[in-house]
Amino acid sequence: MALPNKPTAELLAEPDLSKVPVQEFTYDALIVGGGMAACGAAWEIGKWLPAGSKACLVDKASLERSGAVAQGLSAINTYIGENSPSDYVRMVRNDLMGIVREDLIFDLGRHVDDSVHLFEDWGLPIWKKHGTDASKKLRDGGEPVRTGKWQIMINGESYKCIVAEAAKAALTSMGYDIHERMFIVKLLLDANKPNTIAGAVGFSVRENKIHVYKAKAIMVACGGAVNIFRPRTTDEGKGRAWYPVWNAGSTYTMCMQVGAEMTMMENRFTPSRFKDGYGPVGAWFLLFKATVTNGNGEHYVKSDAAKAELAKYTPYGQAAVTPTCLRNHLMLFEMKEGRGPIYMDTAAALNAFMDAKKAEGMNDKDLKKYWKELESEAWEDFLDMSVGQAGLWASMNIEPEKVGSEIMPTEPYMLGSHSGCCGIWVSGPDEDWVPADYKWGYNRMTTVNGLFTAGDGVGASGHKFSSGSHAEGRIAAKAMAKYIRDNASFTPTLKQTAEELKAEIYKPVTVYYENYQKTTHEMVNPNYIKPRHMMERLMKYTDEYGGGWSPYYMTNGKLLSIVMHHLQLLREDSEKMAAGSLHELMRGWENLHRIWCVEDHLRHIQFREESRYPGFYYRGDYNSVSDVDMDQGGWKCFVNSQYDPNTGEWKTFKKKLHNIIAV
Ligand code: SFD
Ligand code: AMP
Repeated sequence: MALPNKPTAELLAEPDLSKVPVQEFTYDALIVGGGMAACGAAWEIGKWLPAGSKACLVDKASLERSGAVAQGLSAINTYIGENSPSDYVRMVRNDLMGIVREDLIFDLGRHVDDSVHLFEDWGLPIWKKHGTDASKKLRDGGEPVRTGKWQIMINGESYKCIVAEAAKAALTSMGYDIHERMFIVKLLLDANKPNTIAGAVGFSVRENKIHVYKAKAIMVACGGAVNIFRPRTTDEGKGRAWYPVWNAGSTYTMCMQVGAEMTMMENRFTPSRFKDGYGPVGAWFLLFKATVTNGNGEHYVKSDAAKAELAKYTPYGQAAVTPTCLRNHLMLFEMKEGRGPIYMDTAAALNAFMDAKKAEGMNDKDLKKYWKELESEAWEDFLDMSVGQAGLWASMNIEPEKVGSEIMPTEPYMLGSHSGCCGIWVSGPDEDWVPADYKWGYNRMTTVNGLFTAGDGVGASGHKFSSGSHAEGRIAAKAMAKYIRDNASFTPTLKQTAEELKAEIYKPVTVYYENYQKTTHEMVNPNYIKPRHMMERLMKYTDEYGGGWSPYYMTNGKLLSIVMHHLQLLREDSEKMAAGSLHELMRGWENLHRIWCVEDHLRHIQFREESRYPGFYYRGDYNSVSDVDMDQGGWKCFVNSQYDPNTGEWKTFKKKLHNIIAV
């Protein structure tokens, strides 16, 4: 019998693993992941690879609805338009508390708009300014509805479908392959050439089969890491998270396991969201100009106490736009002072728009029409990208024009494309203005030869969002093609045989079937650990010791040493990981990816003796930000880490920061 996709009654017969086929593939370029960055790479790669090349995109899900944009989005958060790439660098640098790769951000800023123009060509509806020609495209001078300086509004429920369709068409038109529902478990180094990527291995989450890939170059863009900290949701609500639950840190783990240098892994994103539904706040703040109040109805951000808090984080606290982490910090400050909960004052915001129209003398009939437009915009913001929040509002009888809604910092996430910047240390563009230690030939290549990344994978360069991730995928694909051309004679050779790899990947299945009959309930067994239990252990440790939401994101050196010990034990126990179905097999490997990346996250927090992102996390024993250069012993520098796949040892170290764009 084959291994079932989901646990079933027929499952109680041992599957015959010798019947699980292993298929081997050889490509020039392999794209791992199918999200925004991977779709960008798919769109671009065929233009640059030599004729006759072979390429493949592998996604654990179905391209049409995979990754962070699966549910759709209501805004594109990076569109440079009338702004300059240098200003974009300034904004990102300030929001991420000074420590960023300015070369990567500038490079992204000068390319991102082209991706947005393509989205519009492919059919994505982009809101145009009232009173302007709505049919005029952005590339022809059409004027978008700006929410903030960088963001534009879209009708984006089908955003991912549109982008995926173009990516698929580009790949198939070149005769390249697309493998969906194939979970990549690990990358493989070359048997002969040191520090050089040679392949990857994964299993189908729908059928019993293993794929072993050989490739000259690989781009890994599997998104960020979700469910690494205990979520605020409980029980069946746990299926809901802010970032996509199916992104389990595979990008970071798989690249670090083959020795890629990581950067700023201490950074995390703790988003403030509408409570329980995780609805986005950006459009409310920027488009509707809403303000937040504490439980007493006070606009606390303008208070003297808030100003004093921000003064602790000079110069970032004094910027025209307060950095995202410091906005959280002020919110947490109010809550800890006993003045919670925090409300988004939706009623005041919507009524201010109505009052303004009344003051302009708008008649009752037009006012009614205007109100309908406002109301639908408010709901559409949720319906386009966070439909659960709309459901929550409806079920709670929330009328946003009458009552405010609670907002709350959520559990932490790891990502490099949104308002966070953890990730992999990559080469910048090979241009004369880029410092020598920021570039090693191929743009967006990691420190492993032939291994590229983009989107959430690239560290120290946040605020790319959906459009920037797509553009970065394109940048990486072009560089990857150059690498392939330059290394045309390289023949990737794997260290392990296909059968050895299969045995390793299906080991949790073997463990399960050897033991499940030894107890009366298959969930409780001294001989193995189920994925669900692994995840709960992980979340308990990271939350309580690693600065999750329950201790208000606070940790310290002692707590970190405890969680590191627990994670080591959990990693040891993962050898006994058990899977009774394909779904569980995926869950098991996802958990292992989570453990590795969150362990590196905590290792970085342990190393950096300051609290660089107050509001995202705090170290109680070093609760301040030091803007002193590393040459003077300070922390105005990157923290990087590297795992040695030969010795199994880690090193964590400071890395020099260069300011390229003037203040
Ligand atoms: O409201 C494997 N994002 C927003 N971007 C915007 O431009 N505007 C917004 O409005 C945004 N907001 C937002 C956003 C995301 C989410 C979830 C919400 C709200 C609720 C951010 C962007 O979506 C994000 O920056 C990009 O999508 C990042 O792109 P990328 O390519 O780095 O990641 P991905 O799209 O999630 O894709 C990951 C892919 O990897 C696959 N995968 N495949 C094989 N093997 C494995 N082991 C794999 N593990 C994962 C996935 O299936 C997927 O295809 S708002 O908050 O501001
Ligand atoms: P969010 O919905 O929080 O993900 O935000 C969407 C976009 O709006 C991102 O580009 C954020 O940086 C930006 N943003 C959100 N809230 C604010 C705010 N209060 N001030 C300035 N920018 C914001």
